[in-house]
Amino acid sequence: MDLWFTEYQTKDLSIGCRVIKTLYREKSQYQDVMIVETPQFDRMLLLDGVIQTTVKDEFVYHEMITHIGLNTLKDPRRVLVIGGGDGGTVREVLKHKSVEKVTLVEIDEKVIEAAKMFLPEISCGLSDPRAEIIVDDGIKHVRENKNTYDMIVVDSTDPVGPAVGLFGAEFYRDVYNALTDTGLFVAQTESPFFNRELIPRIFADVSSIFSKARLFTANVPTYPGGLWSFTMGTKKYDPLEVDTASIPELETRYYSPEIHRSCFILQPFIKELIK
Ligand code: AG3
Repeated sequence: MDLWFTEYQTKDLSIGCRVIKTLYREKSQYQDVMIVETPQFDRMLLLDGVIQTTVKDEFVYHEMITHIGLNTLKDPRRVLVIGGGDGGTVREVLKHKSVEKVTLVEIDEKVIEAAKMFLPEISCGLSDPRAEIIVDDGIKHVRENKNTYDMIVVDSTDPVGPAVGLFGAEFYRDVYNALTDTGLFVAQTESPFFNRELIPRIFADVSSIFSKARLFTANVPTYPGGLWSFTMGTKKYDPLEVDTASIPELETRYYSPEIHRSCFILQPFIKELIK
């Protein structure tokens, strides 16, 4: 008998994957945490039935949410990751030699537990001596830590439930204050096809708080529409002014110096969202 998992990506659209078996399932205080094995994408992490990351395509999202920002800065030392309990973003941050410490603030310890048990290739960075893991609310953490981080990554779930606050102007103001004076932040900001109200709202909020906002995209096959957006707010350095010839060599499969440029070239229907 075939077993299929269905995620409703919108009210009227679904993605289905054949499932070989369920490896982990726990109802945490916040959500239903699940890891399933699939033939198409290998193991995948689901939170409340929504695909967060898969062994096969995680590199796209984790490389792009990390390297664009870190390669825009000069010698970033301290990095904060909010959410991201699977560890993929931490693993990518650790590829940068200048980084002395990466702090992960994840609200749900079950996500960390599940990833450590069943997604070792994604969570491997969590046991690095430069990684600090805090189980807490990221909103509270940025409010309580001022002028501390060179880069903040908001590696959140969709804007529902506990993640709603991570998409608001008040939070972006606290992020601004938690950054050092040349700092920047990058957040995952959903689908340019399906979130056509959210993206302009975020872009306007970030532009009003930071000296510059930038939007870039990447192709993530398991996310709604396959094309995903990221928003950066920066106090000083512009990712478009980086001399791509001097980007240090990194072991990556999606990000590259060329992609550092091209990901900011927006299709007219996306450009329209932020004009
Ligand atoms: N964060 C989830 C991005 C949003 C996915 N949304 C969706 N599939 N509807 C990814 C966490 C990976 N560290």
